[in-house]
Amino acid sequence: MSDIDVTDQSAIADLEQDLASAILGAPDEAGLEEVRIAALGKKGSVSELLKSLGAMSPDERKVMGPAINGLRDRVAGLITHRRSALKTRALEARLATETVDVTLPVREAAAETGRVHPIAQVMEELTAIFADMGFSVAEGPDIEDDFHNFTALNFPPGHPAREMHDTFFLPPGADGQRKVLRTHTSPVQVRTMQTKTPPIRVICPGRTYRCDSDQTHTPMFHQVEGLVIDKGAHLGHLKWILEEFCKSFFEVEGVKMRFRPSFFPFTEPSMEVDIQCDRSRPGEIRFGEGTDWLEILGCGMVHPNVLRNCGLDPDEYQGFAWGMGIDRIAMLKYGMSDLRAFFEADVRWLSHYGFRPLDFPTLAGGLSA
Ligand code: 2NL
Repeated sequence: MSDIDVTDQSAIADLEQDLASAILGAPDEAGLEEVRIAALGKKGSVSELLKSLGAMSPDERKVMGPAINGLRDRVAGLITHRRSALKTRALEARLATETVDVTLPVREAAAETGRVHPIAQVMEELTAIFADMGFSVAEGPDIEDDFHNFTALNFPPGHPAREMHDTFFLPPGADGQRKVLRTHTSPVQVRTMQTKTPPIRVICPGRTYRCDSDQTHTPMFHQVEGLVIDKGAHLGHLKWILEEFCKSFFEVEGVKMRFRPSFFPFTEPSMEVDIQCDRSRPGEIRFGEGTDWLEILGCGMVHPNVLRNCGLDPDEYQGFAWGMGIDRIAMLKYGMSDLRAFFEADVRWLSHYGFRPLDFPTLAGGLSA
């Protein structure tokens, strides 16, 4: 053995001593990892020693090889041991500080906490009732042209009835035409008459827009309109449909209805409909009983000009239509007093007035069960 060997061997022992105390002194896993990299990493002290074997004579290597490899194995062993000790200690510390509060309520699934907006609920209810009578649902664009929103519906150009609607106009397009935000859902029915052959039975629920805003009006609101076109369709059918609808929707056995003469450009004759109610109890309104009346919709026989404008022959076909405000009937049925709250997206309001998403309205299951 040469002197160099002895020196090197004691240097190895010194290094092992230093590394052992660094490993045992590492406060946590991150600190231990630093020590590991400084010893066994690519440029670590032990790795450098291993690299130096290559430059040694075979005799030297015979002695130093096992010494350095032994060092590496013992250091790696110490690190593994220390790491598992630190892991155990960290877990014990967590267990000592963290507690499980078994009195906390169970966290509900999204389908349990989410709520269906009353307008969406009422749309589902309406659809279920009219679907049961053989109606399908038609939809159309919110941005309409003048023809579908006004002209086809027998509002002549410059007619004052156009002003009644407080229309939102879009800037003129390349053709100079100003599109509008539809002021009612009637353009959907116009499109249906243009594309379908009678008999037609559709309802058109959806968003509508008028430049109007106060306690009972919002610039965006919802309507549902219904349309029946058939050779023998008459007001008797309309009255039956509306009566069945009111009984189902307000969930009462019977309800008196009052048809008053009115005017709409698109129907002739035109009527407004009131339903029987009782308002003698403060803050409460009951349908199907009492001696008060409440207006809920407008209706009439489709005007022959409208049929013609939509490509139907008024001598062959006739029909009736009605329209009502969804927001309003939702408020009446579910007792909300402020329309504006509908569109404020306040989750506290929604969690109070909203509906559970999996409780689907059906006629058999009870609409609002
Ligand atoms: C109301 C009155 C109504 C209609 C809407 C209609 C549609 C076509 C042809 C004829 Cl395509 N009529 N719809 C008819 C009468 C009244 O709505 O007060 N709505 C809130």
